[in-house]
Amino acid sequence: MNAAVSFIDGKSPAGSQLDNLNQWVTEAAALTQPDHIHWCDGSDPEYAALVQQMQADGTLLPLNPDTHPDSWLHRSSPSDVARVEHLTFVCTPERDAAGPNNHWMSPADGHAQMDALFAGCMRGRTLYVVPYCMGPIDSPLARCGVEITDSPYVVANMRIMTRMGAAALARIEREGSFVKGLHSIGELDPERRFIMHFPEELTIKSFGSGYGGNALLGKKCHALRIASHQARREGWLAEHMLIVGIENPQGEVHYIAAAFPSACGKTNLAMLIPPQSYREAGWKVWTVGDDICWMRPGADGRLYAINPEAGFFGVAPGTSEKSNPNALASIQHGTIFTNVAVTDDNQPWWEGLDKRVPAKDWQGRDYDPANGPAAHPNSRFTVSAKQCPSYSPRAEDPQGVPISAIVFGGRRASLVPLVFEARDWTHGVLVGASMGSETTAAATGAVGVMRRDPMAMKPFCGYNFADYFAHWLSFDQPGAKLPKVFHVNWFRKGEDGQFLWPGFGENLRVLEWMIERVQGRAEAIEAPIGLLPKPGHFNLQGVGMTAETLADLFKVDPDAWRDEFDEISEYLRSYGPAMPDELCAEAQRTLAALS
Ligand code: GTP
Ligand code: SPV
Ligand code: MN
Repeated sequence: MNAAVSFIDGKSPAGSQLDNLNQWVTEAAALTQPDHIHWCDGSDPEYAALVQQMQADGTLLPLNPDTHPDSWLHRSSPSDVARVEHLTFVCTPERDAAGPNNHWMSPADGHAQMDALFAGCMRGRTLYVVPYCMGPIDSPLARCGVEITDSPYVVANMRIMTRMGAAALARIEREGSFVKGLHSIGELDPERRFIMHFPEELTIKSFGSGYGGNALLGKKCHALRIASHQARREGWLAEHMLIVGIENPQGEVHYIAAAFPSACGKTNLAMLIPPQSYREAGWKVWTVGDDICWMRPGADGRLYAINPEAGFFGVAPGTSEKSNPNALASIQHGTIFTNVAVTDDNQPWWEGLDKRVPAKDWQGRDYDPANGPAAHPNSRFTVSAKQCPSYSPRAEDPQGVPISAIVFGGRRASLVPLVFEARDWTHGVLVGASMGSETTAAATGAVGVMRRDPMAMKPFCGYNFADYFAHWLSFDQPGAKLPKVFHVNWFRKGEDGQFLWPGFGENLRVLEWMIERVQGRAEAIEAPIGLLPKPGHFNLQGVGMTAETLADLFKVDPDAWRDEFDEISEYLRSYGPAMPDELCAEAQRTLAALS
């Protein structure tokens, strides 16, 4: 059967606005040679049929239907459990456009390499056409894409993570433009695995992995790497940020966008439950998004943000009734779990959940502590955002929410205090640009190694960081009402190796200080690296922290910071003349203040 000449199952949609899409699907089918083509409509029966098929072939294992209805476990290939940054490329005509922050290949070489992998790869398989919309379907800030994939697991995840199906296709038909993503799991061979981006062509090609960020192309590939390009061109920002609304006892809601690197606390902060005293006083927290934020200046000069996603692809380990009750409540039904362990009564389990002992580990082996953690450290849940008890009613607002504060943060065992505020926008951009963080299990490679991860975008910025920082600086325009910028570190440790700050719900205290700074109510003291909370202006009531621990938590060591800023200056200079002078000058200002 020749899939190139006819749509075998499911008819191709009519309408001349879709010629472009139909032609691309025809070409992809000619290249990959699937047995069947299925156009996804995103309906419930379609999802049910996909799940049933995956259950029949073992791709999905049913979990305990009494405790976790409509929930499944997927065990991935053990060599396919995280993003692969060393195999991720940005293919621009000029190497400089991708910058030293990306792996680069010319578009011609990139296409040739990928097309050789795709040739005939879908024989015996079904090609799924997955139209999706990133952002509320009627939002002017939203953008559409179409993913072609041979993985029903990817289709099911895309349905949870995006607005997928008929409505997205209708918008594509109206607009005529969309991001093209071609994906195949291939043989899941790490030696034949690449994720390539062609920003000028709004195209993604991903081969050989079924894992989240490598395979759900709407997420990091489209909503960050490709979108960051579009954003630069069109005057907006595509960021690796959560969006959370904080409602104070007066009923005012301030929205905060926060960039932390992968597995550094975005989902947790986005779903925070206030400490009891705050709850009693009337504080509430509203989740808008947990991973990606698109924002642009509104008519009033403020930045307005949408969450382009419709679901959460969250880290399972560490999620518990104590750390993140909202996440736990969200994943009691209708959830796909990937690479978690199971208990003897077939409930999903991971380290940090509770004291039970699992029966099977993430690879399906009888649990043996000698084999390492029962759940993979990067095991995940996929769930609709609508299932989150704190899901904000404003999350579906097509105009987005106004942002009061932008927060940068990393995982730093030493040096960096709990919170500080940037002096102004330019300093704020420097604070973001000079972020460092210890690596985590969200990407393959060593864990716990400190690296520069500007704005948590090191793996995700689809163009040269020097140009990206210039783009950030460009928002400081007359009439702009930009958010205040802060830096946080939940992960500073004491000499005993323990975290100094309790974190999680208690982080609301830090957000409260930020909001009061925005309102001009709380005071700060000037330090060379920025503004620190003035004692008495930061609520520590009920935390039970000794004065000594508190001093360690907020300590700014000028000698150590001088070393840090020498390194930061060198890092910025390594980008060459394209690095904005303004940013280097700002780093010099801090360095001078430290001397
Ligand atoms: P990605 O989905 O990979 O982008 O990760 P994320 O930034 O959403 O990270 P997430 O919220 O899932 O947290 C990752 C890990 O950090 C989990 O093991 C959490 O338990 C831990 N964590 C989150 N917040 C805190 C905190 O305030 N303090 C401490 N000590 N750990 C935290
Ligand atoms: C991350 O690694 O930052 C994630 C998970 O949010 S993934 O979708 O794989 O990128
Ligand atoms: Mn992420």
